Amino acid sequence: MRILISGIAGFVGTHLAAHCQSQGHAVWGFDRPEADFARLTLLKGTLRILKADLFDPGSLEAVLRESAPEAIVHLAAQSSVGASTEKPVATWQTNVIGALNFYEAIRQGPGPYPRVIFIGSSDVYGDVPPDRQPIREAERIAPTSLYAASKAAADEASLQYFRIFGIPIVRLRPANHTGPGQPLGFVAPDVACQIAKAEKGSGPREIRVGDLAPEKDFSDVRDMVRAYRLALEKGVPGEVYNVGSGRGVAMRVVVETLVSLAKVPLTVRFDVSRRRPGQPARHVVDASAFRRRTGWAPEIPLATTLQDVLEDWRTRI
Ligand code: A2R
Repeated sequence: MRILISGIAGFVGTHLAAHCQSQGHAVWGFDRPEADFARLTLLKGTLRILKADLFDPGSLEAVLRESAPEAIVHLAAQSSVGASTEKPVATWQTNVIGALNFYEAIRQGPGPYPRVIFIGSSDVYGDVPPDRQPIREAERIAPTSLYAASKAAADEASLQYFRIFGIPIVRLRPANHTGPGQPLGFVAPDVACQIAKAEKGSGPREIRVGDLAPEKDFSDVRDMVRAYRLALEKGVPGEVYNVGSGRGVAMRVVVETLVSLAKVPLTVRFDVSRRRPGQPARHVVDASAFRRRTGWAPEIPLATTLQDVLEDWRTRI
């Protein structure tokens, strides 16, 4: 299949490109000109990378014309909850208007329409009471961040582009995912970076962390991109699927596992400035509908994922 990935230079895009190549697909991708394309150059095999911006309709039309995709995975987004609080308008422009601009370019193109996977977020459910977890797709949408609200809006718009224009869009709501290549601003890379610096002697032997009580549903990014590829092959257009492990892991376990892998003794200190107020105490999704449809199941144990995140930071520091 000819697959086009938007936001290909990002954390997930790089893994998805490698995975789709390994499955024998022809991979095309685009990102905006100022994105960091360095990690993509490490991939073996032929990748066709184009430069385009979600706010430049002409560039989107050119990408679609040149790549003539049979399938599209839409990853390009402002993906940080923290940045969405600092830049709400830019976040909504990218995540909502950017997605609409992309769908408009697809709509103007020649038929048949390519199949599209819209990557949303399980954050759209917000703070769900424990008796309604693991969270199912029928749960009400009640975001608690500007990021999640923007993903909820784009998710709804994606459904309308399927209903009204017949673009075969499958919506996914992935839970947390981490792995090598993830930038700072997320718990595993933040802790792994501090450990790598302490091991090098370029940082304190004290790890600063935020609130470690919340339980989250963590998957390895490499399992997640396999889910996205399966969604392309087997997802039903118009449907929405949660994707996640179905297991809650306290952030404390993530931190303790990483610290146990350190080559120097470390202490862990709570840093109030790293606390994210309003985080749900528990956030675990029910991905059984997706599993039934595609046969997907996560394969990589969390300990392996965290080991790989730490190794990644050891080479980066
Ligand atoms: O912000 P940059 O320069 O790093 O570029 C990001 C790109 N992007 C855009 N591409 C084209 N036109 C735009 N206006 C535009 N704005 C942003 O999307 C980046 O290369 C990519 C997103 O990658 P990350 O920020 O690394 O996100 P990640 O973790 O790969 O997440 C992929 C998807 C997102 O939709 C998340 O919201 C979802 O998975 O969880």
